[in-house]
Amino acid sequence: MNIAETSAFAVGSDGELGALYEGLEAAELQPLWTITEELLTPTPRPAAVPWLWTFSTMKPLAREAIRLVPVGRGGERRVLALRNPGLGGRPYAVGTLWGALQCLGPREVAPAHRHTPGAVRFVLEGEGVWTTVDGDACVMRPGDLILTPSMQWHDHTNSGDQEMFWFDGLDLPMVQAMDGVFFERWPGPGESQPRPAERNASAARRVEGPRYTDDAVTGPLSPQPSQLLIYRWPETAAELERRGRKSDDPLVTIEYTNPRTGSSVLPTMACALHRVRGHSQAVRRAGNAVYVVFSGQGASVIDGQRFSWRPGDMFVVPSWSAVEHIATQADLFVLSDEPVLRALGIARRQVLPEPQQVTGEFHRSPRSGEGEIR
Ligand code: GTQ
Ligand code: FE2
Repeated sequence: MNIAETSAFAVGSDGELGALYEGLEAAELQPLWTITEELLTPTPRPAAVPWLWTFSTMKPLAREAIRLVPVGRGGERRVLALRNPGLGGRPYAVGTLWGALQCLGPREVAPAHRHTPGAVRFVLEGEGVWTTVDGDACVMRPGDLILTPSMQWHDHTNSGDQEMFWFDGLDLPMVQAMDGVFFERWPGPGESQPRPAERNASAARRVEGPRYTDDAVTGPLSPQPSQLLIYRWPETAAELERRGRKSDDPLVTIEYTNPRTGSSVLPTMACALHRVRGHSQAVRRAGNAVYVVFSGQGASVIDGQRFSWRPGDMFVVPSWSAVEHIATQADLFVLSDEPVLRALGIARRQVLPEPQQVTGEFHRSPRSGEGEIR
C-alpha cells in the first residue's frame, strides 16, 4: 500500500507516516483504514463462484473409484467433494458448505465414526443401502433425505448388489471456521455399529408436528437437531403436489422441518425442495446454497450466466448471487446455511423486479473436465 494513497487524509510528513506503518507492520497490527473497502463491502463478496458439476462427469469417476479404491479404515468414505474453483483449492462447494457425491459398491460398508459437523444425505440413485445413525438403521431410497446430526455415530452399509450414489451436505466449513472440529472412530468391536435392532425407528416413533413448511421457516430457533432422521420421497412429493395445486407460482418451495420445533432440520443447515414449473423470479439471498437436481431438465441463471442441468447435476449459488430457474417440470433439492444467518439476525432476501440479462453460458467440456464460461 502506497503511503500517499493511504494518507490522503493524514497529517504529518511522509517520513513520519512511513515510520508509523513500519512500526505497525513489525508489531503485527493492521490499520483498518487501509483495508476498510475490502473488509466492509456494501454487499457480500463470496470467494466461491457459481459452478456446476454434471452427473455425467462425476458418475464415471465415482465408478472408477469404486473399482480402484476400496472403502474402509483410513479413507473412511468414498466421497468426491465439490471443490469450488474460487476457493483456492479448499475442498468446499461454497465458503460455508461441504457438498459431495458419495458412492458405495455392492456389499461395501463405510465404517462407523462420529464428528461435530452435521450431515444430510439426499439419495440420487440405487437401492440397498442403509445409514445407521446411533443404532437406528435408516433405509435410503432415491429422493429420501437422511440426517446424521452432530456427534451421532454413523456408518453406511450396502447390503445389495447395486452401486449406490447420494449427495452429502455438511456444515464442515462452518465448524472449521469456529475451530470446532472433533472426530472419533468407532471404538469397536468391529468397524461398524452392531447389526441394528431398529430399522427406521425415528420415523416409526410418532414425532408430532408438520415435517414440511413453506419456504421460510419462522419457528423458534432450536439448537437441537430433528429427532426425525428420515424424510421419505413419497411424503415430500405428496407435500409438493398439495402445495402446487394451491398456487400457480412457477416455483413451489417447501422446507423440511424439525417436527418438534418447526425449525430447520439441523441447527446450521436448512433443506428445501424446489419444484420448478415455469420461469421463476430472480432472487438474491444472503448465505450460500448447494443445489442437487433430482428430476427433470432445465436451467438456472446465476449472476447472468446460464447453467443447464439434468438429474444428478449439482450447482452452487454463492451469497447474494441472483438466481432464477427455468424448467417445464423439475425438482431441485436445496441445502443452505440460512439457519445461521437467521440465528444471527442477518438473513435477507431480495426479489428482483426483472429477469436477468443472460450474458454467458456455462459449459463443462467433458474432455478436460474444466468448466468454462463463454
Ligand atoms: O458419510 O460420514 O461427504 O464423514 C464427508 C464426511 C461424508 C460421511 C462426507 C463424512 C461423510
Ligand atoms: Fe461422517
